[in-house]
Amino acid sequence: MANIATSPAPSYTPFPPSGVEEVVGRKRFEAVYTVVLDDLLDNFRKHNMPEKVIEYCLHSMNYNVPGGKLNRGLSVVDSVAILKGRELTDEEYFKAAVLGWTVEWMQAYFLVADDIMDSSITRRGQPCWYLLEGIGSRVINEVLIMEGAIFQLIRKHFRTEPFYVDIIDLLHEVTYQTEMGQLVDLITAPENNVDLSKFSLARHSTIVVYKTAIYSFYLPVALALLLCGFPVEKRNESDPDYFKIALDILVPIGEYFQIQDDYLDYSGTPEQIGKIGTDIVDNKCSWCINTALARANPTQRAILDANYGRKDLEAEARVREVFCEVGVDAVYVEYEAQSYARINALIDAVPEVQNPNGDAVLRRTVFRAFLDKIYKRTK
Ligand code: DMA
Ligand code: MG
Ligand code: MG
Ligand code: MG
Repeated sequence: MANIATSPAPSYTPFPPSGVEEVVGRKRFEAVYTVVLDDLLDNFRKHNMPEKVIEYCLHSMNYNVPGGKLNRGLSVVDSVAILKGRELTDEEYFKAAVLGWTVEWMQAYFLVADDIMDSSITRRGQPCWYLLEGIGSRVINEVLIMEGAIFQLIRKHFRTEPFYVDIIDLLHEVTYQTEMGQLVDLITAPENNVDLSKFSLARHSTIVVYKTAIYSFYLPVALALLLCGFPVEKRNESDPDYFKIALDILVPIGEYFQIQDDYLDYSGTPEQIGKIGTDIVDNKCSWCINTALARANPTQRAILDANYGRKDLEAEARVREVFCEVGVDAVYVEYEAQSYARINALIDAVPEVQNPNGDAVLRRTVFRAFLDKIYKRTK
């Protein structure tokens, strides 16, 4: 039988509402970045790499890894604290933060590659890395190096842990699933063959679950579970499947997050979202176009057919006008309110289960924290 948690609610609140504590939390997490960056550079030194190469590596990592919202990385730390139900020791914090940074490294290299494939211009308020002078096709190796860095860090800090192989396996699985998602995203949006009849909300769901939800939401919690001694394999038939419980609730949260991303791509200003939206000109199967297609009259549909996915500012403006006319904004407001209520109800139904050692509980707060962090986000 599943262990139903009976321990009292934790007094520790890993998600302070706003203000000073949040800044302190971020600073503490960022301090671990300098440590893991040093680990990586030391590794280059150990192999007697030329100083210029090391400097370049430092520059590339600093440009691409630490400048985001850090939600994914911080979620690992916050989740570990919630699972344990108490404040973390320095050593526990450090280990959780290293795992958090591996998710940020993954995010960094996926974004560097994504920006090339999406012909994006800016990212996190600065020019996309691939557009900088002198980078060119060298970016391919840099993406691979950033991926490799993840496994160097895991090796350095977790090699002797019993769950070392589980971490590696998880990272490989999630990476592959994300790459599948990117593949479906790109194949659904061919550059020179716009065919809106191929789009559907079902296709959209496949894309967003695979390209975003799994690595952004499931991965941080799955890493936290491993760190807290939740076993991947069942020891008894009646044991709960901890990882499946987490996946089943984090996927809908991740879907909601990517729909926000799609909506912000159309509605957000570059100052606000740190990037210039490219979904319309890129012919992306986004939530906005699917929503518009479901509501367009024949005239509006003809405008969408003629203008979506064209590398032309006027065509893009005509598409935006139709989005506006069919009420994409109002539908989004309604979608957001409904999703929040629906996901909250799903969270209420998640069973709270204890790990076999009895020193950590998969609490609903883990999921609630994610949802509250992204609800009504504007960047
Ligand atoms: C990005 O999806 C997915 C990955 C795996 C990086 P996207 O192209 O919608 O992201 P963005 O809007 O940030 O470019
Ligand atoms: Mg993109
Ligand atoms: Mg993309
Ligand atoms: Mg996007």
